Amino acid sequence: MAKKAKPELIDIKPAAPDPWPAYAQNGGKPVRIRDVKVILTAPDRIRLVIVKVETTEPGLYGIGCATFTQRPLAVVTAIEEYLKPFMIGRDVHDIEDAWQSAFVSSYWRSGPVLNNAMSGVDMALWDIKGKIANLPVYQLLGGKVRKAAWVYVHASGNDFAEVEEDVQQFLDRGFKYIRCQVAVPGSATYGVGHKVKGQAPARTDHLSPAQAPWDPEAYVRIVPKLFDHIRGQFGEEIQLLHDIHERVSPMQAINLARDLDQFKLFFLEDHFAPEDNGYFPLIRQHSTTPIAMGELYVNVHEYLPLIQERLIDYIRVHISDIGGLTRAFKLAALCEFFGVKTAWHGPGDASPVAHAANLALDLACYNFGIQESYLFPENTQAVFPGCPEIRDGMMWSNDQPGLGIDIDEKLAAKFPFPEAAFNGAWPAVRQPDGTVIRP
Ligand code: GCO
Ligand code: MG
Repeated sequence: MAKKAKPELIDIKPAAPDPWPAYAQNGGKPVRIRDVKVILTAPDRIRLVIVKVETTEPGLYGIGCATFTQRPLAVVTAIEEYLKPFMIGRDVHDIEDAWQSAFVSSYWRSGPVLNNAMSGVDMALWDIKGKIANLPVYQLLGGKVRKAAWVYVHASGNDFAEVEEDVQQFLDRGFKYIRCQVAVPGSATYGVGHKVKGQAPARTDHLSPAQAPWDPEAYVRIVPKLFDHIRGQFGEEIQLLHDIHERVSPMQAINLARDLDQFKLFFLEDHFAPEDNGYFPLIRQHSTTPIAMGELYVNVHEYLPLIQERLIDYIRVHISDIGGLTRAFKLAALCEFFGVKTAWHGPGDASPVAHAANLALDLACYNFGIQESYLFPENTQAVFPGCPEIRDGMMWSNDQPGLGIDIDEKLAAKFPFPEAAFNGAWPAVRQPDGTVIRP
C-alpha cells in the first residue's frame, strides 16, 4: 500500500526569526525589524504616543501614531510587552501579514488599546516601505487623485458674536469649510473649552475636572439659533459643519438634525453614542442633513452595517483607533462602493504622524470628502519636522518618501506628559441632576 504523503505544514512559528525568507529588497539584502520603540511626548500639553520601528538597515526607520490620549500608558504596555517581541525579526515588507497576525495574537481583539498599538507599527511599516521605494505613501496607495485635501477648521465662541468673529478670521485666511460650536450659558459644552476664561489652551477637548454640568436641552435649543445667526451673517455660500459629540439623547439628536436641515450643513457629526447605533434608520427618515460618524468606533461591527445600509454619508473614524493605515485604506475602498465619503478624524490628539497618514489617504482615495484639521502650535511643529502644511484652506503633502514626517527625539524628550488629575483620563461629564452622560 502506498504511503500517505505527509501534509505540508504551514510554518506558524512566531516572528523571531521570521519563518519566510525576507524579500531581497534594498540591493539584495533582507530588511528586518530590529527594534520597536515608543516615544512619549506632549509638546503642546496633548499626550502623544509615537512608535519608531528600526530596521536592520542602518538609518532606515519608520514612525507611526499610537496615540490614545486618555490611556497612553496602557498602549505603551501593549507595544513594549507584546507587540515588540512579536514584530522583531519580521521582514518590514510584509505589512499585511504583520497586521493580520498581530490582530489575532491576543485572541480577544479590536479595542482601542490594541488597535492603537498595532497602528503605531502599521504606519511605521508603510513609512519604511515608502522610504525603500523612494515614494510618498500616497503613491503606494495608488497615487494622487487630487492636488491637496480640503480641510475644515474649528470656529467657536462664548456667544454668537464671538463665533461670527472666528468664522470671519478663518474666511480671511482662505478656509472654506468651518465647524461652528458655541458655549451654552451656564453649562459646559463641547468645542469651546479653550475659549472659556481660566482654562488652559490647547487641550484636546473641552473638559476640566471642575467643569459645570452639561445641559442637553439648553444645548439643542441654542444650536439652531447659532446657525440661523451665522447663515444670516455669511449667506448660503460658506460650508458649515457641527459636532454634536453625542451627549444628548437619541431623540434630541434626531430633532436637532431636523431643526438644522434648513441651514444646509455640509455635515452634522456624531449624533449617537456607539451603543445607540440602532437609531440611524430612524434619523434617515426625518432629516436630510449629511451624517458624519464615528470617531469612537473601534470594531468593524460598529461601522460595517452603517456603510452597508447607507445610513451615513461620511466615515470619520480615528484611524489609529481602528488599527492604522492598512485598515483605513480597506475601509475607504469599502465606503467607495456604498457612496460613503471619508472624513478621517483629525483632532490635536491625533499626532502629526497620524495627520500625515490621513493625508496619504485623502490624496489617494477617490471618495475623499473632507479632512478635519488641527492647526498644530509651534512646539508640536518643531518636534515633528515635515508636519503636513495647511494653506489656502487645504492640507498639502511635502511629497517626501514615506509619510514625509519625522520626530526630533531630543526635542520630544523636553516635553514630558504633564501632571494632571486622573493621570490625563477624562473626568465624568454630568447632567444638571448628576447623571453621567455618555459621549
Ligand atoms: C473632534 C473630536 C475631538 C475628540 C477628541 C477626544 O471632532 O475633533 O470630537 O475633539 O473629542 O479627539 O480625545
Ligand atoms: Mg467629534
